[in-house]
Amino acid sequence: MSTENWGYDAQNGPDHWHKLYPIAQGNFQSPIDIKSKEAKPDESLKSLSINYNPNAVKSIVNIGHSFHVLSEDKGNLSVVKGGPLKACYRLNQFHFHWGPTNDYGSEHTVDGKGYASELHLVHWNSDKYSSFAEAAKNPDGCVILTVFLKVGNAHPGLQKVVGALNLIKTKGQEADFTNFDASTLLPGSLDYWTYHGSLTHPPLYECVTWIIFKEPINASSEQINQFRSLLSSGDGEKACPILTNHRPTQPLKGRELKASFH
Ligand code: 3UG
Ligand code: ZN
Repeated sequence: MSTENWGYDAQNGPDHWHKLYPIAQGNFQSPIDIKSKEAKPDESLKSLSINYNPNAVKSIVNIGHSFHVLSEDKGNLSVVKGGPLKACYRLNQFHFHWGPTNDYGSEHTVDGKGYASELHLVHWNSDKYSSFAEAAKNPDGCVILTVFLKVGNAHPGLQKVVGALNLIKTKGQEADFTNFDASTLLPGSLDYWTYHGSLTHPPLYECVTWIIFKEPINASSEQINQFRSLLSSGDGEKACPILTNHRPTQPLKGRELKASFH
């Protein structure tokens, strides 16, 4: 395995990452199993303020092990603040994690149970740092808003994303994707759990305030199936679908998990 070809296969997957990224065995790794009875309700946790501007969304890109929907890197068009946060965090991109079937593809689990898929809305501390790359090297650098997807009715907001996947079948492809309201992907209730952790794949930096919404959103099995139609192979190479891209849960190691609700 080289730094460029970590992945989710038997020969380069999560069990191998520590050899090149020793932080994989650190004290603040993600994802975790959320043991709901061990979460401490915190009365002092304020409600979240999430402001997303559809004009901030720019493009959609196949990065080989997943796809990212990219948001404008300049200005504070799309931000999250409040809740446990001491700064304003700017949206950088959002993406999903999935598995070989819709039975289990989420990264975090709740009381040992996974969901079909998991959405990560990735933000960086634009009050304190000047780029996402710089922010990610600091413990207060990033905030990831997390939404679970369960199989149910088709989701109209998600359909706009899924409908663009045919434009980015192969690794490295990028297409315009604009005028999308990312807040359509949030659940009705903003009740959340929060803890300090890491990026869930290399470089695995321990830079993330995780904010995990308790309430999942629905997505149809057809919509989630479309994630697996993306290819990790490049144009003209033998087609290799992205079947899985979720890391198993990591030890909590004494960290506290707080709930915004009781
Ligand atoms: C992420 C996540 C990232 C990463 C990662 F941007 F959003 S996740 O949301 N799944 O925790 C990155 F590793 F795991 N990075 C940030 C990709 C390479 C550049 C630095
Ligand atoms: Zn992620």
